[in-house]
Amino acid sequence: MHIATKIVHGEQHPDKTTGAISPPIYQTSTFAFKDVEYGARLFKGEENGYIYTRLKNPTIELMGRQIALIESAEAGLAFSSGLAAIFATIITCAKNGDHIVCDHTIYGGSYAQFNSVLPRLGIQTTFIDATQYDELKVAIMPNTKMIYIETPANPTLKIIDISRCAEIAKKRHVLLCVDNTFATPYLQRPLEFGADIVVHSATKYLSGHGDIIGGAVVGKKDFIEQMHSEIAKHTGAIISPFNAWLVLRGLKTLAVRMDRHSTNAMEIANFLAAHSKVKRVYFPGLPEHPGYEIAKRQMSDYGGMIGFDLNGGKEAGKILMNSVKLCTLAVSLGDIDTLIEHPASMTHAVYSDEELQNTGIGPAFVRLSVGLENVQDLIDDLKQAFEKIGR
Ligand code: LCS
Repeated sequence: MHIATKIVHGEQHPDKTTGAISPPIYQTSTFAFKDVEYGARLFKGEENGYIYTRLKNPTIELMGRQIALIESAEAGLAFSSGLAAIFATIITCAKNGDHIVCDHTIYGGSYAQFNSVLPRLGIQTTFIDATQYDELKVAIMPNTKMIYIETPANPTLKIIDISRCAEIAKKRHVLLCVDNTFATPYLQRPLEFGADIVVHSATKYLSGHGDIIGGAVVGKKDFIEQMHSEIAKHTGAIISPFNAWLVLRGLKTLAVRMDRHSTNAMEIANFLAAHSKVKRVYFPGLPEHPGYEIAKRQMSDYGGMIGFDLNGGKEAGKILMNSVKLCTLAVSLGDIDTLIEHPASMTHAVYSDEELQNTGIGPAFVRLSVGLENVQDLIDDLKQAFEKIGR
């Protein structure tokens, strides 16, 4: 089955009791037991059924299964946010005294988790540039449990070769975890390139409408079961059934949305590349992007995220972002609406000046999440905002 068909049908079948095409929302905290013995058997795990929504809920389970299906994974688990999904993943793999190797270009909130939360639990992270494969190999220590990467990475759209990282991870007996939020499984399926675990902020393209916060993890059945039974159900970062349903609803249009995000972004990237006030464009679909060849190999299209540096520095960026009318000045990404933001002072404000410099997130760097509007209208909006910058 083609991925676009899997996305529409997938795990979502008409409801067995009513035939409803749209899956029911099991908006309940608890489930009745037919008798005391049955309740006790459920708790002992001798019988399969529902007890309490923090432990298991049919709508939430369906979200995990559907994302697993389109990621080519054996199993999946839904979470209340992307950061909750990442945290549960790490805590499942690592404990006090363990170590993680992480690419240094990741979402600022993820960076804060690695850099300031995990050390409190005795889990240390070494940040490296995962495109420098020798640097990556050297960073792996006997207590390393995981290599963690984002590709394309937030916010610079850096591309990392998943197969090469997977090769290194296998050789050294560590897990490779890929944050696939920017690409989505429609454009890139890291497990097919040897990754062990994929994490998502479902807040973004998966739900697609900018109306929920959610997350997901997919991988091997044993790993997901361990994560559920040992960590997730005891830490409680559960997405609500209604939000899980909104993700399921959004997912149905993932293929058409990603096609449109990608074509709009390609056109805008070309417009920016030709603009006299733009110094550099970061978009993996441009042949001059250093990760272009790898992106072409591991992605079926280049997605809707673009970065660019302005010739006029931070001041020019401020004027541009304050002057757009159709684009909205806001963080988050992957929405229907085009969003524009300044990573150095917003999504990546937790990075030190030195880290911003190391990762190439300069003061004049602007991030654009290209939405589903008419592309000419978006270009016209950017054009009028560029005119405000002056010469
Ligand atoms: N992973 C990536 C790649 C992200 O971009 C984000 C959020 C997360 C994980 C965390 O997901 P959440 O907990 O928010 O669902 N990225 C954001 C951004 O760039 N702007 O605002 C949020």
